[in-house]
Amino acid sequence: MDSIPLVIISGQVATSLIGQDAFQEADTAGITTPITKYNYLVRKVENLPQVLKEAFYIARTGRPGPVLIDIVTDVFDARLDFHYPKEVHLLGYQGSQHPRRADVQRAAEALRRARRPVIMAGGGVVLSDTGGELTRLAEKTGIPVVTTLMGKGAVPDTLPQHLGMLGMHGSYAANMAVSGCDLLLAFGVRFDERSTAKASLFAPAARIVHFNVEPGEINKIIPVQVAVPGDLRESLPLFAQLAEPLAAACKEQTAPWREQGEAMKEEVPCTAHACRGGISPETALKKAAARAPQDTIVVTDVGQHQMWAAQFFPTREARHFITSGGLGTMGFGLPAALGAKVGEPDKTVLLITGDGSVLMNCQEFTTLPTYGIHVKTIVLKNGQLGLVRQLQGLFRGGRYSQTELIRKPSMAKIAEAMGIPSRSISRPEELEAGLDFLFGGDDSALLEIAIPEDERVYPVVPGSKGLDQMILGREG
Ligand SMILES: Cc1ncc(C[n+]2csc(CCOP(=O)(O)OP(=O)(O)O)c2C)c(N)n1
Repeated sequence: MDSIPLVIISGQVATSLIGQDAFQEADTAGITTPITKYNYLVRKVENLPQVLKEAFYIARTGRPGPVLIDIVTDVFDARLDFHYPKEVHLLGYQGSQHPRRADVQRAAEALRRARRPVIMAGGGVVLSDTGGELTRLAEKTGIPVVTTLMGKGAVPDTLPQHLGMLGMHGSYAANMAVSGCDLLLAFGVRFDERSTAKASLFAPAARIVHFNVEPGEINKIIPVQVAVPGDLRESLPLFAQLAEPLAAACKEQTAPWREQGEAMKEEVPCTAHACRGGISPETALKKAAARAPQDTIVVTDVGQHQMWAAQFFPTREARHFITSGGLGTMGFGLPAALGAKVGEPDKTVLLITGDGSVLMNCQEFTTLPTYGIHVKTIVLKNGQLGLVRQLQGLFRGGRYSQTELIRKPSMAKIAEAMGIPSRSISRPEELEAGLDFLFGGDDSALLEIAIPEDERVYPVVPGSKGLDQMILGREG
């Protein structure tokens, strides 16, 4: 769902045992069909080179995704002269498509008439490494930018006309801009319901232009006026080239609109609920952001902490905010953080997690010292499955059910036992020293920060409402 290119190799029982309910036999290819882009069962060693070549090709091209190769044990035991094929010919699979010039021209034409345009950037911009091109386009044309959760970092959060993340927990400025725009230029998004809120109320005044590598994503959820199927690495530079002669006029004509967006951002910033007493997650994350190196790679789990990280921790570069968006799988954070550190050993990797999520894969803390991988971790400990508790509080009359982590185990003690130097804090005056400890050296460290259990993520768009019908949570 997050379009992550991944090749997974799994082991299958011996060919002679398939179909016998043999020990640990499972129809892995069958089970994974709905959750992979493609999968294989390899029964003959001669097929292995071709399958490997195809798997990596399919995982990376078009809309990227996971490909699984299930291999029977006799193939693992067999021998062959390995010749890796140079080319792939797959009937019926098109890979990445070239955009049509006429489509891009229509997109540029739409720009000419716009007075209130907005750029919406999604995970496709990050995956195609076209964030730099998009940022230059935004700067030249002056068009305000919003991103989806998966698109965070596609354009630097620090760009003045960047209005933040849109969606269920998006910023007021981003949600209002999308609701009021007359042209929405959507790049590499799939209009997930967490981004659009109620689809029929999404961007009601806008002509919508949709750039996406996967033609099947276009007109799937949001009907659009201009469809630009094709690889963003080609369509975006071409669009920028065609928009170039219009850029100066666009910047001038859209100035009042841009200023209105920037003013909304100042006037109605995202804020945590701000319970009295205790450490506010907003303060904790803003201070952590000020302390962490600017090119820190932030990885999150799933919950309130994820949304606060998206709102309060600025991302300056693509691939520097790694999160589980489409499925929102708690437990993603720690394995993803250690993977990020292996991929970028010279950068600080900071995991921001909750006490519910981190429990789900905390055994991986042993992996960090085992392989000398250094990850910094902040656990925002509310003793709750906070995001679900928040929904129960706001929309289910405060009937809290199964959302309290009753034992409230100390992750600092668990991680310490696994070889990670750890500390717990609960009072605001301990925050600075706690962050000194966390960022003091290059090695792994964990800071568990107790926060009040009633802190909430705001804004929140209630289900079945439009983006402009946010609850702002300014009641105190
Ligand atoms: C594997 C999994 N189980 C359940 C959920 C549903 N869910 C979404 S957020 C959430 C609470 C997360 O709690 P925690 O990690 O402590 O973060 P918090 O919201 O308190 O910051 C739950 C249960 C999920 N997304 N993934």
